[in-house]
Amino acid sequence: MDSPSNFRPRRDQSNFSFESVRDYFWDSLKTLVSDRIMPLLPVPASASGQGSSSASASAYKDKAAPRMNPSAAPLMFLPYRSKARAWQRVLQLAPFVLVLGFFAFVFSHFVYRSAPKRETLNRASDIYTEEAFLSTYGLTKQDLAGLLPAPRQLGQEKASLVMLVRNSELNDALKSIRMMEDRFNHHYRYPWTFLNDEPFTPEFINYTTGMASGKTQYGLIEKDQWSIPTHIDQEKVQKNMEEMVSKNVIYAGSMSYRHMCRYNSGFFYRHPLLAEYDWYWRVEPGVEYFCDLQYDPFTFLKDHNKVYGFVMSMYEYDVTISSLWDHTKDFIRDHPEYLAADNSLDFFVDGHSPSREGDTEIDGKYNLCHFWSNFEIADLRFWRSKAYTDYFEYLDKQGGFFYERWGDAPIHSLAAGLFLPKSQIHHFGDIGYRHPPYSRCPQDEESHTSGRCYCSRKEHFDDDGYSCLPRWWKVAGQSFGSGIKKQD
Ligand SMILES: Nc1nc2c(ncn2[C@@H]2O[C@H](COP(=O)(O)OP(=O)(O)O)[C@@H](O)[C@H]2O)c(=O)[nH]1
Ligand SMILES: [Mg+2]
Repeated sequence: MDSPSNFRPRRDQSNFSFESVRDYFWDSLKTLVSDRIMPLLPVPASASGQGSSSASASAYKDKAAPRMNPSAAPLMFLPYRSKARAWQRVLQLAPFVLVLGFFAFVFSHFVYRSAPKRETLNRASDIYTEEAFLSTYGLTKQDLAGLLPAPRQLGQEKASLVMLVRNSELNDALKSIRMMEDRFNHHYRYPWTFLNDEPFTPEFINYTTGMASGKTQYGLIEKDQWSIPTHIDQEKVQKNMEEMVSKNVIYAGSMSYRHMCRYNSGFFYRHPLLAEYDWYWRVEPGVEYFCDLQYDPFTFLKDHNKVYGFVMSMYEYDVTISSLWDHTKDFIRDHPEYLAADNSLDFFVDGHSPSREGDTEIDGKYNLCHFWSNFEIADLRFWRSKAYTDYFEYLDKQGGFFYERWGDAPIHSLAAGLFLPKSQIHHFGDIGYRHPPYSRCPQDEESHTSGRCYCSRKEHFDDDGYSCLPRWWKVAGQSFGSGIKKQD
């Protein structure tokens, strides 16, 4: 019988149990440690050459550091008896280390590549920091507007998007801004200039600033630019208004509409907030831009020596401008120097020719055609020129903004059409646009598809009976994106 001291567990197939397996592994582990691992450990000097297992055991209990063979000193961290043995083991392990290292590298590479980019993380943390800051201190973005750096403009021109708007039109304004940003301005971050005859509310400022990609600025209109001048006979104004109302003329009874038309005709471009700009794009609340604009129209106009850009053209209500043409003729008689050769007189007067060098008068009957000014991309310097300043002052003295209901659209159109050669006026046929109740859509395949337009090419005001664009095409030629109706 085995004595307890030399007892060894045996693998007994017939008597297989948990205890037997456990004892088997425990015994194997002890054998491995004593036979295989212990001999690899450095041999303490006290034990070298004297080699008794009890001496060796007591040396391990000794707290003093083991003294090594001096030749093995550089490898003392390795549990090998000699340098050669250690190097042998290093060479054996090297391939495994290399293979493992390779996989670790590949793994970390893919993990790194799928990680968010540093700028994204920075931006996310900026947004978080800004929002957390604002909510902690109960501030709005506008409170910080003066403190935070203004968004960096990416477009190359001295240009601003301009909106004359009331606080009550906030939702329609946001709709226009959102669309303008999506379709164009997020690439360029041109600034937005908002103008109002009343102070903008914090709510208006906060929402519009939040929607704009560029910097925003808010201007209050001077009182004398939005009130009836002293030379105007108010009784006559009242009488004429009532007469126009009785004829159901649109906006006939609205004094604020008259102020708006006068302001857009003669003052917006003089607002101090616009002083630093050369170009503007007029945007109205509640309009739609149907297509991506894949170039900068300010740069386009500048590079092609253009001054005024439009999309739609139509007839004006006769009764609202009944004396405008006669006053314009008188003005030209006084200032023939402003009449441009090769102008657009043939667009305004059917059968007429453009003015020629040396002409001193204009004649004929005005056909009421004008560029629809709720969309304008133009050069502010033209409105600031001596020619236009004199024209506006002359018209303002006649009082037609109040006695009649002169709109800024025919006034801008007549000035651009008479003081500029036709080649400096551009029709943006590749821009899809809606200002209720009319819309137009680029007709050519390229503008429509590459611009990702959502308008139907059948809804096309351009050749509507009320549109003046066919006349423009006749005298100026068709622009890219214009054309007759096509089926979708
Ligand atoms: N601040 C301000 N803006 C106005 C006023 N009336 C009109 N507007 C703006 O002037 C532009 C033209 O007015 P709108 O009502 O659209 O005229 P419509 O396009 O001729 O029908 C729009 O941008 C309006 O927001 C007003 O009384 N105050
Ligand atoms: Mg409008």
